[in-house]
Amino acid sequence: MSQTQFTPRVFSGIQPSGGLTLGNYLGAIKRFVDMQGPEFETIYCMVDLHAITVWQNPADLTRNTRELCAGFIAAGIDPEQSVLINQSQVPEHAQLGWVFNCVARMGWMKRMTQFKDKAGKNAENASLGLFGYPALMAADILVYHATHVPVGEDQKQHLELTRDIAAKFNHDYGVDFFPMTEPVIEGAATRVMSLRDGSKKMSKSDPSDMARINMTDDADAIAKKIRKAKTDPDALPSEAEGLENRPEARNLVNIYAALNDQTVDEVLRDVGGKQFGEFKPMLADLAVAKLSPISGEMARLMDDPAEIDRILSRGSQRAREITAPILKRTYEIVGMVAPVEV
Ligand code: AQP
Repeated sequence: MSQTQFTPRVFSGIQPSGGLTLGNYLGAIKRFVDMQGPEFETIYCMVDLHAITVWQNPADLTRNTRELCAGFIAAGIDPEQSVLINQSQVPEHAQLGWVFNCVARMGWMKRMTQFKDKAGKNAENASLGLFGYPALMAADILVYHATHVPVGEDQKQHLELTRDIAAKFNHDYGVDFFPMTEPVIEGAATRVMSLRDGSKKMSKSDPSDMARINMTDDADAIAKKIRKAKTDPDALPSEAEGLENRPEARNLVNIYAALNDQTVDEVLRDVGGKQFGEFKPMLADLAVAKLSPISGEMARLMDDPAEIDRILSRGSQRAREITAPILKRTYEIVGMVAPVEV
């Protein structure tokens, strides 16, 4: 079979399941901005259908979706250049998601560590949607024939599943229709950790607000959270190897490097030998300098929610020009009878 050439296309999404965190920014949004340019078509999504796999207060979901859109734009995503959408406005995501529910195997889904983490001990009471989440995520990506997906480290397993689903679909139906999407997991902060526990991911839904930096935190809150961040008593090393077995120290250095567009070694060349008492205020100043312009712009954009809604509606129209033909062809391949003029 001849190899199909796919248009270089980037897709990625974030759940409007709470306020944006520094983890979402460094692991995802900042990378989304980097990938905007002539090399790729870029599509970025507020994945509201994923958000409801755990309970969302409806008013909060609406607000969080708009605020996430404001965050994307404030961080540098240009809604003219990139397609910005909320998932529920592009029905082909959910339609292809169903087809992929029928392609993915139970055994594959049961291995997904994010389900185990999120469902916790009470898995019997988790929603069916939470279990099926990775098949819908595969559809989000493949309904655009996306070739590249920038994500944080925690999404690696879901992207491997996306490739497994694409390969099984192509094999079962004897086609070369869905691409083998490449995960793009790069930079110094692919896994930003909790400020309170260096073994846990920084997360929107962490019950402790002190564990994360929210994109809407003001300068005082950022400085306080960094000052109180858990560390160890030793000075910073001069080389990256010195961060081994020091998860909290590594996390703060990674955050500094990612915010300042440096490598960890470059940062340590400058700060090696310093105590945290000296390094933490440097990190706080840097974080405030980088994040305050974004949070200020987010607040300005949130003053005009109608404009955000217009951006999302325009985005969904553009998105459907890509997704409708791909879904139509998928249905043909599967053998669904198509509508005719009547
Ligand atoms: N701590 C993190 N470090 C690096 N990247 C991260 N991402 C999330 N947390 C970190 C990346 O952000 C993108 C969107 O994630 P999501 O909102 O869809 O889901 P999530 O990974 O479940 O994020 P949260 O913050 O942990 O949300 P909740 O608390 O609602 O579950 C992804 O690319 C992810 O890798």
